[in-house]
Parts: sequence; C-alpha cells; structure tokens
Amino acid sequence: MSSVSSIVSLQPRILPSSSNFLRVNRCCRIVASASMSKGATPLEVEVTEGKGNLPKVVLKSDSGSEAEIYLFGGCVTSWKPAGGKDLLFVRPDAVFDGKKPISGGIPHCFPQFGPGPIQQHGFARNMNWSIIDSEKVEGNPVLTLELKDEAYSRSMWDYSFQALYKVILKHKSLSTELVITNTAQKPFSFSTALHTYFRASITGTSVKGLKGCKTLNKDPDPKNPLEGKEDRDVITFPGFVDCIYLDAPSEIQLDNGLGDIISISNTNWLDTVLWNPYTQMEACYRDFVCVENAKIGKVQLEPAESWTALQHLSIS
Ligand code: TA6
Repeated sequence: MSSVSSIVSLQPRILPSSSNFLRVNRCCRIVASASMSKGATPLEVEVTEGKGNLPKVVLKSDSGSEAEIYLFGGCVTSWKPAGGKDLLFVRPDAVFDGKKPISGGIPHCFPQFGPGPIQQHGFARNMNWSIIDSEKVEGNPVLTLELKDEAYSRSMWDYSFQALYKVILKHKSLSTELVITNTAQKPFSFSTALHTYFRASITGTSVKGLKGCKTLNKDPDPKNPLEGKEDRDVITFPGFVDCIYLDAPSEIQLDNGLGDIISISNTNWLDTVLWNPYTQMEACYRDFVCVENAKIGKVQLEPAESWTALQHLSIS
C-alpha cells in the first residue's frame, strides 16, 4: 500500500496513530494516490472537525450516497444510500472525547471481541487511524485507513501489527475490507468484529438467515455463554438479546422496522452477533440493533501472515 502522494494542507501526513486526543485545527485536504485500481482517479479527501473536534471525513459518491468516518476508532458513523436516510445509529450517550470509543456506527473490536484479558472489545476502537489512500472508482469513493501498534496498544497486547481498513461507498451499498497483518517476529492470535449499530424501530425489527446456527447466548452470563441452536426463521427483539451465532451464513437480512431491508453479507467474517440491550439502555434501545460480523474463534497469524475479511451492506 502506498502512502499519501501529495498534500494540499500544511501537515506532512495527517493523523499518525496515537491514543492521545487529536485536534484538527483547520480543514485539511489531501490527495492520496497509490497503485490505483483500474479505472480509478485520485480522490481529494477533506478532513474536517467532527463532534468533540475529532477529525472526520465525509465520503460522497457521484450518485448521491454519503458516509462519515471518524479517524478516532476508524469508525464509520453514518451511511446514507443515495436518496435515503441514515441507516446507521450513534447512541445518544456516545462521547466524542478521543478517549472513550464512539458508541455507534461501525466500531472495530480488535484484537479481542471479549470478554477476555484486555479491555472489552480491544483497543482499535479507541486509537487514531491514519488515512493512507483514497481514490474514486466509477464515481464511488474508496478510502483506506491504517492502524499500527504503538506504546499504548503494546502496553496491553505486546505485538506489532498493521490493520488496513478499506471503505467503499457505492450508490446503495457500503463495503469494508479489513486486513490484519502480523508485522511482529512472533505469532499472535486475535478475535475481532465489526460492532455495527443499525438504526431501527425495535418492535418491527427482525433478522433472517440464522436458522440452524449454533448459538452462544450471553444472556444471562456473558462469561459463561449458554450453548444452543437457533430454530427460528425470523428473529425478533422482544427483550434483551446478546447472542453469538457460530459459522453463520455469508448473507443475512435485517428488516430495520423503518421500511428498509438491509442485506449484510460477508467473506471470512465467520460468525454473527445480535445485540439489543433492552431496558439496560432505556433511552435508546428502541432505536437500534447491533448486527455484527465477527470472528469469535481466534485467528492465528505467523509473522508476515495476513487475515482478510469483507463486509458488504446493501439495500435493494
Ligand atoms: O457485541 C455485543 C456486546 O459485546 C454486548 O455483550 C455488550 O457488552 C455490547 O457489546 C457492548 O457494546 P459497547 O458498544 O457498549 O461496548
């Protein structure tokens, strides 16, 4: 992956990974080009101040779709297909202080889904990711972010790694590709997920496609999940739900109860997690559901090895 080739702001390379709070004092424009894809043109990316002064990028496709990405956490916080409303949800209690993870959109869980020895859902969602590439392919923006280990991550997980996260916005879809590479001299293992918050009306929300999967139900005890098997064609959310579906199919459908059927497909994200906190989050549980592509069983990487997983969200 090449680095930013020309820069229209004063900063040589914006946003090196850092666990510290990072302010954008002025709007930065960068033109990143790389070994560009066939038919691609360079894309000028504007980094502006988002909530809490955190740097964010807004991607717009020629067809009118939009996505918003915070570099803190490499978190996509908004996805509006062309002519449509935002299909993602950010919790009203989300903080944008550059310390706590952003509770909403598509946070990363890495290198641990949890519970486990390090902080719940790992550290990738509360570190600053860097922009390393951007281009436009047939009118569709493609942005690539990078996260590397640093003292903060190594204090919890003593490995050298690179995470590349490519976000591709099209007319009616949002795709992401995550590539984790072991840049250490020793093997490591991790679990991971895209903890996607979808806007929903919970009484009308349902998920199809998980019938027959083995389940690990984290209700009532997340540390001792109950094994089971899903026997429903259509899963609804009449109460608290926190359940892992192992070896889930590569495509499932979410009816968000707001008139949208969202296809959630993937390559190599083997598992699915459904979560709605019900009255544990009285202020907002009616308004969202998390449907998460996950890899719960550990991925083991030898030095120089990589693991890649794709998520594709689309509406018809
Ligand atoms: O992915 C489901 C889950 O692990 C739940 O067990 C619950 O702890 C939730 O995530 C917490 O998500 P948050 O975004 O608040 O860290």
